Amino acid sequence: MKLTVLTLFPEILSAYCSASIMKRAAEKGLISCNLVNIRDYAYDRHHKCDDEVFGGGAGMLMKPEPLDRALEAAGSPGVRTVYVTPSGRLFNQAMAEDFAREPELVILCGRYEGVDQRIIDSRVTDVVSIGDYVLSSGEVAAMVVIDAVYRLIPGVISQESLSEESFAGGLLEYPQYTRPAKYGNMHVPEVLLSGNHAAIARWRLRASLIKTLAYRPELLQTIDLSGDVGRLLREVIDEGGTNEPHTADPGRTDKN
Ligand code: 6GU
Repeated sequence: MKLTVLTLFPEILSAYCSASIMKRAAEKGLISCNLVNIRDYAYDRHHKCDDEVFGGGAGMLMKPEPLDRALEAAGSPGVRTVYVTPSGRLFNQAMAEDFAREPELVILCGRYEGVDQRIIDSRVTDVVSIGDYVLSSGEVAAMVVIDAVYRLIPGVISQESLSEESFAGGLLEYPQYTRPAKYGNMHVPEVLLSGNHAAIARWRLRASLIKTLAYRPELLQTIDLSGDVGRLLREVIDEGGTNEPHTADPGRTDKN
């Protein structure tokens, strides 16, 4: 994937784009991360990128001309172009999967009060918010979107890690344990040490349901509950569910 990020502060993103998994993905040729400074496309003497809002109101808006030129140079129109802003559509895993299928992606980071609407209307394909809170910088939100997307590109991380994680089957991930099997007075759930793969799978599904029911019950409305999953869910609900899944964990301590 050819990723282009338009920002007034490329330095916020440059360390992220040249470290760790992103670095390896770039070395493998799976992704290129091009940081574009919008200010380079402001042709007046002071490289002015912002201006006051028509109609009045606090704060400044990003001017259309530099953005228009920067987006044009990045391949717009014709390239999937994501604008990150708190007033966008809520970003989720399905959108990340959709973006990950693109050969090229442009991400526009807003600053100040945002960007002139005509840029959104003419050049942006997706207006995306990462959650119901306000960040001071679109760059942080852009990093969240980039991270969620590029790890889904085939070859960046193992297929197995992707299929097991939260949201993969519409549920939150089950609790996990490593050695030692007994830590203080806390024991790893017995079934996980049993080597019985069917029993382990069933325990994990059940634990995922308990956790999803407690933390994100709305997710349960989007999954198929006709088969085994539904039956197990009804069992969990009949047992009273819990809003503190760790206290309902089928693990045990020396006290129980
Ligand atoms: Cl995409 N940008 C900013 N600045 N704040 C946000 C956001 C984006 N999503 C949620 N809050």
